[in-house]
Amino acid sequence: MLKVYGFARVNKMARGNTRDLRVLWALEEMGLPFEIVGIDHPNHDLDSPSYRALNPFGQIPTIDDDGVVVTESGAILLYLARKSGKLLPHDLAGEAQVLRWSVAALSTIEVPVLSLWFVNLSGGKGTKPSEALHDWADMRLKQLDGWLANRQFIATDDFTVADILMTHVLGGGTDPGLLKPYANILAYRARCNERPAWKKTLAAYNERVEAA
Ligand SMILES: N[C@@H](CCC(=O)N[C@@H](CS)C(=O)NCC(=O)O)C(=O)O
Repeated sequence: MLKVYGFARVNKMARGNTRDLRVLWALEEMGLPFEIVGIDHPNHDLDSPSYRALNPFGQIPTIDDDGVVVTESGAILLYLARKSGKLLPHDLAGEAQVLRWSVAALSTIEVPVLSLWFVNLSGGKGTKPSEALHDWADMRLKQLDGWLANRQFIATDDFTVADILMTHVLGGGTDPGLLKPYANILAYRARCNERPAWKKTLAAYNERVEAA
């Protein structure tokens, strides 16, 4: 049985934003059976030698698919898409678009947005580095908004794993103020978050995960 290592306890700020949700959402969309291995972060489960053997960075998510261990949310989603034959076109050209936009979500968009969040959280709000990061993130979001002007989904005409990654990157981890000017992004995110598989995944997570 495919094992998903996911958080068992999550603090208020991170609830709904942890990256195990990317994997759980994809599995729900694909209809693949799995079991969750609960990880207690405050109890240092991520630092145990047995977990580090699976993921040297000591992070969530990790999957173990009957001995095939995959870490990094993007790599996991692409693996699951190949395994299930879902949320990924079967032709090379279509697949390339999904790879392209998965990488864009995790590098071009997530890097500036997450860096800004981290700097502000660490007391950097109002500083020059924070302003520079804000401008960098805003530039990329404006460009993304333009790309989404006449599109339902990010990579192809259909919903793919790239949409899960992009939607989650644009979720609670992104300062809502940054997204406010971008109607196409907000509409796109709402469209993806309306999917029954996401609603079911989030409801099950909220039911299962305890407060930290
Ligand atoms: N690049 C990784 C990032 C994973 C990551 O940042 N995971 C967070 C939870 S959402 C984590 O495990 N944080 C605990 C830590 O880094 O110690 C991915 O996309 O899977």
